[in-house]
Amino acid sequence: MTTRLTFLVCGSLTAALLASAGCNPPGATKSAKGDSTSAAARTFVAPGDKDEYYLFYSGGHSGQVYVAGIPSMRHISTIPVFAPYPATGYGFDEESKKMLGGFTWGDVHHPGLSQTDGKYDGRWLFVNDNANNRIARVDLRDFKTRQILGPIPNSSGNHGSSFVTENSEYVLVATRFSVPLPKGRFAEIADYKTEFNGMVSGIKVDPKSGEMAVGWQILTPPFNWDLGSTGKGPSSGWAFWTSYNSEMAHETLEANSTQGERDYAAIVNWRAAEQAVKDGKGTMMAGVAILDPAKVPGLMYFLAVPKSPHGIDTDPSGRWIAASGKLQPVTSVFDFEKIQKAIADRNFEGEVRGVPVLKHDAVIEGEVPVGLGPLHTQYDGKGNAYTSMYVESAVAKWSLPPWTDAQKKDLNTVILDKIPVHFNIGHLVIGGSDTKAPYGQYLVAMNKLSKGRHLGVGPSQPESSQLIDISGNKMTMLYEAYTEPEPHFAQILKADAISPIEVYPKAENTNPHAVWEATQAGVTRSGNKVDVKMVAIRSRFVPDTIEVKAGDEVTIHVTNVEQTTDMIHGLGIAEHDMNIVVDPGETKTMTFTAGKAGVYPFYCTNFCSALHQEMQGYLAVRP
Ligand code: RUQ
Ligand code: CUA
Repeated sequence: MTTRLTFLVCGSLTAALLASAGCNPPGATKSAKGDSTSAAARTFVAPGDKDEYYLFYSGGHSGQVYVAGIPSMRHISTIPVFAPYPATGYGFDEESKKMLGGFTWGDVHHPGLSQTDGKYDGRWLFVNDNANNRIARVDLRDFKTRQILGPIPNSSGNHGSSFVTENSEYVLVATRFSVPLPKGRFAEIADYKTEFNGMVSGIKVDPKSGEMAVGWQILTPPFNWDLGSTGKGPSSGWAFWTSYNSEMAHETLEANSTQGERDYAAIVNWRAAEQAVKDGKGTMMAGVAILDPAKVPGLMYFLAVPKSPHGIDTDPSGRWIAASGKLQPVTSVFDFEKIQKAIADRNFEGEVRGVPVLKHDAVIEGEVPVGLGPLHTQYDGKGNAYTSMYVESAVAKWSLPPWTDAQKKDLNTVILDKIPVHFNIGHLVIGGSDTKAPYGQYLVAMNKLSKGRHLGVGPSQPESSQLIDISGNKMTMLYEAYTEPEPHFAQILKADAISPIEVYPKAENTNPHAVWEATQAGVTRSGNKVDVKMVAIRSRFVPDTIEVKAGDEVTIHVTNVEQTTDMIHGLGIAEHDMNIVVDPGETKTMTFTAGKAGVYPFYCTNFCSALHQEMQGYLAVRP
């Protein structure tokens, strides 16, 4: 009923997708005051108490990852990843500057937590940069970005990641955009179909250190790979991506890439890829072993999925794979057991560039009529799936197969509940949905629009994230929080799964430039290079006057000798565009060229004590 009504209100589905900002579902209420007392009680975390879960959510084109608590939805931390962030001095000290590699922005989409045996192990969070083809690792010991890999060779538009395999062997990534390869080669855009390629890459993760390196790559036709997920259980060793633009159009994609009734999903045997490279079946391109799926049978299969699919999500058992065609109101459920059988029986309906296309009818379990504009599906581990619907602004809860014959006859009957969200949901997240053991208590709906639900802030509006209780039969809306653009996807982690450190232990500081006593601090010069070893302690810098000459290359190593949690010192230098922030027990280095002659104040940028204001000094630059 809701589906039909919305359909009528919105005109056509495509029109609705395009103009969906103006199309809210009937029954979308402005507030939920009726239930507000019990909802408030369920999200209330008393001052001094702690949340039960972490929510790590993408900061989109801010290049950052935000951390909030669930159920309070309070923002706790911002982890800068792909962009400089003066608040923590990220991108100003030498180490993080080097990691950023000269880029000043990135586009974070899909955080992925590390796993051991198909469960979150609380070690790392991987995030992708869609814009500059990078992938980063955040260490959950200290919530700091520790590695940025990329730009990934032979790969453009790192959107289809970060999908972590069951034992964090790999973070799997696929390209949204196709380009002539290797990167840097010119080809006419008109020759898109023949000269451009996409790529699926296996980013190998060192099991001890988490250090990432490109393991192998699989060359693909120039489809636009979209979302993906990794297998487990029966689908262990496999990974799945949807695509749009199987038409291989290169202009006016909005129309030209939506011609076909179906687009291809890729089904990739990543263990076979690993083996094929070991067996020497790869060809080197830009330093990476590239596999051609036409020449390595068993590596990759295609599967036609209706109507420009977006999300593709493997359920906790690893058997069911839900893919949503955003231009049609159903989610297709595929059975991995049938996929295996179709592969064994060579039950194909053709091939594309040497890649077999699995017979759709042989592997589909059913099409669940969830509603309009379905995007992503998450699982609660109790046999239920939850699909976000962008056009309908709602989340549908439905039951996974196996279905009874009666249910199969009318899959409307597997839809258990629907809840409106505000508005135009993209991703949704349930803690552990991509693992064998989802938490199944909360769902966060990450909505693209929030119009009219908050105080006016001018034309640029925040996004909204809504917390929904999924512990009962019916979903209950609990809370609404506002976020910076743009929380694409998120991960939820049980708070007790990690215990982040509070200071960097002095004993672990191996930085050769660290100084722990005021007597060791000082300034040395060699030629026009000036080297400063500085101690920061409440509430002074030693030394607090530094004399240099205009044009000198100045390097300052600051050690924050505190061993007390939260005792952070910053070092900002006036008119030098420099600010680093040093955590307790940490040593950081800044390098800059001394500016014009003059005397420039520097000061501690983090309020650290009653005498924080006094924590200042001078950089004297002689002519
Ligand atoms: S996408 S709203 Cu970048 Cu994850 Cu689906
Ligand atoms: Cu140190 Cu303020």
